[in-house]
Amino acid sequence: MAKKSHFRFCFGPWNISEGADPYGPTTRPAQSFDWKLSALKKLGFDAMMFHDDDAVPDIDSKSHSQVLKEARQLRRRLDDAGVVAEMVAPRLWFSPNTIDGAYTSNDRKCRQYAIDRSLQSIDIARELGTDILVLWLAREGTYLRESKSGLRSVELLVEAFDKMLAHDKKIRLAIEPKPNEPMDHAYVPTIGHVLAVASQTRDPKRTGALIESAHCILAGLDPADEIDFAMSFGKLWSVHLNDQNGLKYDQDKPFGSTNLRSAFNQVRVLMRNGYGRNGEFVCFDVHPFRTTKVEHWLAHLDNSRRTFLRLVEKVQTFDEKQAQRLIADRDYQALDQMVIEHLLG
Ligand code: XUL
Ligand code: MN
Repeated sequence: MAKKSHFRFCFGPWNISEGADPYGPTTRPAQSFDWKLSALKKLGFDAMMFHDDDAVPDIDSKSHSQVLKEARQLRRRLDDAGVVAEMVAPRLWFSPNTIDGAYTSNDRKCRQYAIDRSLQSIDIARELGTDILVLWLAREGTYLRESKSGLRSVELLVEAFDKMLAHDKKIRLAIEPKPNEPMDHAYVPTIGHVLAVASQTRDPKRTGALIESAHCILAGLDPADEIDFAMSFGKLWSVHLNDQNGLKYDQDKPFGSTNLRSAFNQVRVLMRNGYGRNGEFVCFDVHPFRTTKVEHWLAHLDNSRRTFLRLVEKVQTFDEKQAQRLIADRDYQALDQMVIEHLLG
């Protein structure tokens, strides 16, 4: 019998998506925010993550005071539902101002837009009661390398992070690295890059990381190793667990869908390092397959959580003593088979 797990779970409104891809339109009608919030509760999740314009729709057409008023209204709806806001993330990849990047745009006015929008996101986070600002650096990179200077781009990123850290003494920046898509090459592709940039900011203690499984796989790296690396610096403040079938477009498959053993190892390192003990949430950045019918619309979220909890049991029942004996004997062939049979069993 599995011991009760301490983990708390989270997803974002965009994870109940409508099925559009670059080659075709939506396959499911859009659902209201209230429907998504009640779905989250029904599935037994505890928190929701927000882009700034998930929290306040049409954000660019509204005044700062109107944005904050709507954020406060959202906070009341979340409080009534007993749901926590896990993070806020400025969506810096949709606007005409972020076509050539946000903080690293070649246009000074566009860089200022990105910073203003990020500072406003911090104000929204404060209203929603979270101290985490997630920064997925979507367009901070290039389609062709000759168009920007990598060194200057790092300076611009550090300057932007410094302004955010100065804006609010409590906010923590959780940078979500990804090596490509939409860009050919991104400037902060891995956790190592995140921590290196964090060390240059005015407050490295408040600059850390969010790891997404699929993004690690796209970088050719093992998500469990990336988790271990970030946690060895005390820098893992959120995770986006999902799965990815090799070096393709970003797939955001259900957790464990492609590689169950990798998912087991991710859960194992999270447990071994005490993830969640300081209030961190397990977030799933997963999408339904385009083929999904409306009546099965939430299954990818429910299934990701089920798989995670089954793997918690698998970690708890893994024979660590036997594993240690095999390691001492350098019998990695037997260790390999032991893991396989444990997962099959
Ligand atoms: C993009 C991605 C985003 C971030 C939040 O690949 O993962 O959804 O998680 O902005
Ligand atoms: Mn993500």
